[in-house]
Amino acid sequence: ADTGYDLWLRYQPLDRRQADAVQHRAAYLVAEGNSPTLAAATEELRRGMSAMLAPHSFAVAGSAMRNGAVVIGTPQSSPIVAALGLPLAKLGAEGYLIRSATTAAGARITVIAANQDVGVLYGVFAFLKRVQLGQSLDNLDIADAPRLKVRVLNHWDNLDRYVERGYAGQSIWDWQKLPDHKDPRYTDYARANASIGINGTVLTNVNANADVLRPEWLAKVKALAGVFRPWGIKVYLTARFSAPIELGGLKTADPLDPKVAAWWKAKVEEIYRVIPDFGGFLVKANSEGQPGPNDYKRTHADGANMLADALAPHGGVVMWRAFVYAAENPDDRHKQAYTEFQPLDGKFRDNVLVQVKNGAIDFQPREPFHPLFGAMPRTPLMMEFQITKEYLGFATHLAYLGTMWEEALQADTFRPTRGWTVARVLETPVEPGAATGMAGVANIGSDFNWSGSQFDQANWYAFGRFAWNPEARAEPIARDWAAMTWGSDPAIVDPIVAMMMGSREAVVNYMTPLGLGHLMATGHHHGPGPWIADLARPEWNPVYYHKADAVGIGFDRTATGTNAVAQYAPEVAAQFGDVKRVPEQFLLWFHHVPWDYRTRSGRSLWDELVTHYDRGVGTVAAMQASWEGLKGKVDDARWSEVRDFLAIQRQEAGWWRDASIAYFQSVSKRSLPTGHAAPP
Ligand code: GCW
Repeated sequence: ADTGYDLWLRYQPLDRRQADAVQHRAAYLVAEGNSPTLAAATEELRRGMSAMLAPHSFAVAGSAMRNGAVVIGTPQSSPIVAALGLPLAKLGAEGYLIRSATTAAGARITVIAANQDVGVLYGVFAFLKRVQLGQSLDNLDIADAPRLKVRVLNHWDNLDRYVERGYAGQSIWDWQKLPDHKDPRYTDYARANASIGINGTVLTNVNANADVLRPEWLAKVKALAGVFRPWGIKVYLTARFSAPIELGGLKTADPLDPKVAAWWKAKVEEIYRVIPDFGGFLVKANSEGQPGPNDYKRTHADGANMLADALAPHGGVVMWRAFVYAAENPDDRHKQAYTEFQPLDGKFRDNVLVQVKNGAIDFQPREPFHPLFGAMPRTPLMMEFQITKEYLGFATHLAYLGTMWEEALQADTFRPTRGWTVARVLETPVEPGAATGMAGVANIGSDFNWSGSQFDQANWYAFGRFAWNPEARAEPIARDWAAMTWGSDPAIVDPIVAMMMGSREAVVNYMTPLGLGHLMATGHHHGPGPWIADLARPEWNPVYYHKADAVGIGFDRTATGTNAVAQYAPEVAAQFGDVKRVPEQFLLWFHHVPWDYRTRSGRSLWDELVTHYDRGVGTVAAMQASWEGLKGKVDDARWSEVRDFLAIQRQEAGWWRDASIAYFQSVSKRSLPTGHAAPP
């Protein structure tokens, strides 16, 4: 049965008419040069094209130029490419060009060219995608290059293979069998990532212990790096700040202590001896109990710079997370990262990227953009999105996150002026050549289907597309994914894309409508818990976030409350801070509003809240109906899995709605509006 293992690289046979048309343009491959990356590109093209063109063949065939030759390479690897004099300069190290051309002798060929081998690989995947999508291969003139430099997955994988917030089985890193056995799955992982332009992976959890930095583990990391290297993927590791104590036997991890700096320098040199192209470190410090520079009264910049200095001679970077909030800090959690990091702008070394979650709290179904974006113009900020659905129903709830990421990326920071969207902030190096980047907390595990569900593959896919181009749009990405994953027939693609595009809003509606957030049950974050009020740390309790009382509901973050709005640019603060102007989707994020407050629909806030809960459940029911319509149009195995998961989602959406309404009703003492569907 079809398990979904092949992801969006299914390379299904084209129908005969299409296969003939493609074969006319692309009949055989000319690949000069012999680097591991070019070999990977060659093999991928051969594999994909021969599967799709069957019964036609698609072979690697010498260097003779006849009609239908597909020539791949760089000017260095291929005399044919060099002779074409292509305009490659603007493509940088990773961009590519795909062009139809005619040779002097009149042969009609297609060229996939780049400055570097990895660009050729990306071009090959782009070409294969065109074929998968049934797009024409005539008169091609395509140039593309990534807009961000560091495009990484963050695996929250512990060394015992437990994946924190993972819903797709164990970690795919089978450490016990490494380095001697390299599971073929590692290659497929690399292929999938390369196909969407991901060029790095942090193998270990930000909460993991320091063991991965020990020599015997580095040997295993080296084996993985060797598998990934041809596919343009570097490995990175998390660096536990207290490693000098735990591994080095030092008494302190104080970043300003010369012995500590020397320990890290030696450790980094050791790593580069084992993995010469090691990418660098990702660090979670002084957050949720992790050690960090604050333990020694040093700043985040002190900590990050010490590691950066060790990495700089080798070309490595530090990705230093801004996700900080502390038990002893009574201030609105929304404000803590900005308060701590913004004053450090300009104080970080050039090879430090500060990694900021899309919102100020924690990967909620909807949050306004993080106020740090745009607020640290002299510091490279990279985006951290969460691909795994910790707060969005785990793997069984269908929620396409492309719309959420587009919303975050297109938000206007107004810093320095109107039009500076989060995407633009990310894409604009703080000085020429400075680092830029995006990280996605992976949703990958050992499940057959990689991501715990068929539709969660779309989130991995979309992450890569947004990391390549933060200006991308969710809808065309969904369309590409659906066509490659389920079938290019519009009768399949259209309903699937419609489901995907409404799916995240459904989750928002049945979990946290109108700007509510963080209402999930304790610990696992699955299911409702808006009544929870007894956890040790106030900011872990849902009641801290919704603040429902007899008068109304919502968190006053305006000047009369915590004034978190003041961390945004004045234009944004004015909008978010004004109950009349704030987008209603953020109403209760920024305002405490009376239950009888008149919302834009004309309904009272209470009635509007209930309406949103109902709408969320209704959308799931509609997704179920759409999916029924696809029965027989896609393979039964995957279809049945999705049907079952939608049924789970429907049930749990109802649970969220009913539990939330019941609890809030106990506070609001309002009756249910007419038309509300009573719980079954
Ligand atoms: O979302 C929260 C999670 C933690 C996670 C933390 C973080 C890795 O509940 O599991 O720890 O954020 O991002 O550091």
